[in-house]
Order: sequence, then structure tokens, then C-alpha cells
Amino acid sequence: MLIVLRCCVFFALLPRLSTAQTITETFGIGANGFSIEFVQIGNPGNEPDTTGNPNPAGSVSYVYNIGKYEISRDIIDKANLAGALGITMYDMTSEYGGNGALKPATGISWYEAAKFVNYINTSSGNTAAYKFDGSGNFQVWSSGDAGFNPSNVYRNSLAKYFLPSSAEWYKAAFSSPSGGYYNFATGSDSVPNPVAGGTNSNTLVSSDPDNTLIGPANVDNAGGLSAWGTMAQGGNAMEWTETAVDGINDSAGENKELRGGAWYMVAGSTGADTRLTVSKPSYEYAFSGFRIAMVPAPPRSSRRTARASRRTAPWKILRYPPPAPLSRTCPRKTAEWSGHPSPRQTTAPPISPAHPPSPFRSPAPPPA
Ligand SMILES: [Ca+2]
Ligand SMILES: [Ca+2]
Ligand SMILES: [Ca+2]
Repeated sequence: MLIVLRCCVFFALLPRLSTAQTITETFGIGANGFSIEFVQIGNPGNEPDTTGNPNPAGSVSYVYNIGKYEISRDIIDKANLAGALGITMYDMTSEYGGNGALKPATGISWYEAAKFVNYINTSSGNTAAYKFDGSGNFQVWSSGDAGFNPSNVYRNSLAKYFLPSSAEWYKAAFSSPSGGYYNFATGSDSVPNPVAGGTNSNTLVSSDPDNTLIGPANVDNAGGLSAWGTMAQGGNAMEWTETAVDGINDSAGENKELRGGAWYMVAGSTGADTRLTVSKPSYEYAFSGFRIAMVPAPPRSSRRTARASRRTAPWKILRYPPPAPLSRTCPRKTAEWSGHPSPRQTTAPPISPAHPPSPFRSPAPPPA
């Protein structure tokens, strides 16, 4: 009897032991179909981190989902074909290991990432997240627009998919499901081991001290997972967040935040104290990629109803909770890289001057 009871208790605890709750969504048409796997980020109302960058960071008052992986080149290729998006990617053939289909899409500008998000919204019957005018120029939403949210005039509150905000990205990367924060996006306070690929815990695709890595790994083979189950937020390709560098989304053209490390950076420079603050939304670097985020999944019992009729999809009825206003005390950074120096940064710049030739120095010109 005691054994039976212990078994019951063990199995009753199983769901709680499994923290990574994922959902896969499909997009595109026919041969140009693709899927994106999301991890649910819970613990709503978590405390902010006051040791990272920006400070405070990572507090999110609602449940949401974030892509488990960076968006791959294959996904962009298919979305371009299915939606005539015209998104350009960096040609990696001569320097960075080739244009493999599962390599992270890089050479992506913030505007291109936003257009991709709009495509997966509108092609699935949902509201576009970002406002582009008739000439294709990004604009902020205004009070006359359906879905206008005064606390975030970039993101339409009716959209199902969006770029993760700085807080949403940071929480998924560095927080623990039980509260608290790690220094690195591998569920660890110790510097991850730099690797060229693989999925071992506390590893990340970044440069070793000899700069021997030549390019990013496939998005599903790009290091150990975060405490929430996301991959490569700390390495492989850097990632755009939705949020303006100054923390206040109030101007369409202002600099946007790029986070996480990249394959050629040293592992110590990929943590919670590092972000790139100088990037205009039109810049497309050899290392700039992204992942996307999504409203909470509808309850399992409601999914059949949601599939049957998108007009009554639960996320449209419940409305997506507006993000918490970003703190105006967030310091405005003027240095190219901001944050506390890591042990590696004291002796080596986060961007190696030797290998590869710094993509920072030659951002591609803004699209015409
Ligand atoms: Ca591009
Ligand atoms: Ca990354
Ligand atoms: Ca601003």
C-alpha cells in the first residue's frame, strides 16, 4: 500500500518537474510551410533583476511564449517565397561556414524581423503586430488604430505573434522558473563552455580564446538550454528585441536593442550584463538575427474550438495583457557596448579585432 501511495505521489509530481512546456505552430503554404516551436514562460509577476543590463530587467507580469530557437535561414527563405517579403540575409559562404538551411538567419534588420512577424500574423488570420505605412516605412501605432496600446506604441495589442520585448527576452534567457536570475542564458552563473555546436548543458556557440570558431551552428544544435528551455539566447547569433535601447518605445526610428552573444564573441561577453545599444533598426549585421514570441497558448480544451473558428480564438477574446511600462530610470547608454566588465572583457574586447573582421565596423547600408 505504501509503495502504491509513493508511486501515486511520484507521478502526481511529474508535471511540476517538467518546466519546459512547448507548443508548435505552423505557417506558410505547401512546400513553403514551416513550423516554429515555442516555450511557455510562466511565473508571472516575477521580480526584476537589478544586477544586469538594463537595470531593472526581466520582470513580466503575464504568461507568454517565446521561440525555443533562433529563426533559421530556411524559415526566412520559405516566408520570402510564400509571402513575397524580400528579406535579405548575410551571405556566409566566404567567411562564416556557409548558408546552411538550419543556420540562424543573420543580416536581418529590425525592420525585416518586424515584417516577418507581421507576415506570420496576417497569413494566419491575425492582426499585424507592427505598423508599416503604404511606402513600407515603420510607424508607431496611434490612438485611432485598433489594438493601440499607449504603454507600447510599437506592438499592436491584438497581435498573436511579436518580437520579444527586452523584458520578455531577458526573463526567458536569464531567470529561473522558481524566481531569481542567472548570469548566463544556460541556467548558470559560471561562464559557459564555448563550443562549435552540440547540446551539452552550459555550453554556448561562441569563440574560444584562440578565435578558432568560424561560424554559427544550426539553431537546434547551438548549445545548452536556458532554465526555461530556450536555446542559444546567449550565443550563436545576436537577437533583436522589440524594445528601444532607451527602454521607451516612443520613436519609430530610434535604436533598437540587440542581445546575447554571437559565434565570434568570447563566452564571458554573452551574459545578462551585455547588450548592443548602437544599432539603428535599419542595420543588418553579419551576426544580427532574432527569435519571436507569442501570446499564451489557449487552454488545451479550447484548441479544437480555436482551430474551428479563428474568429473566436481565445487570444482575441481574452486580449493580450499589455506589457508593464518600462522604467524611465533606465540609464541611457552611449558606449557601443554597455554593462559591467566581465573577466574576459578586461583583457579582450567583446568583438575580436582579429577574427572575424568586425562586422560592427561595416554595417550594411540601410535598405533603399
Ligand atoms: Ca537583411
Ligand atoms: Ca542567439
Ligand atoms: Ca525612446
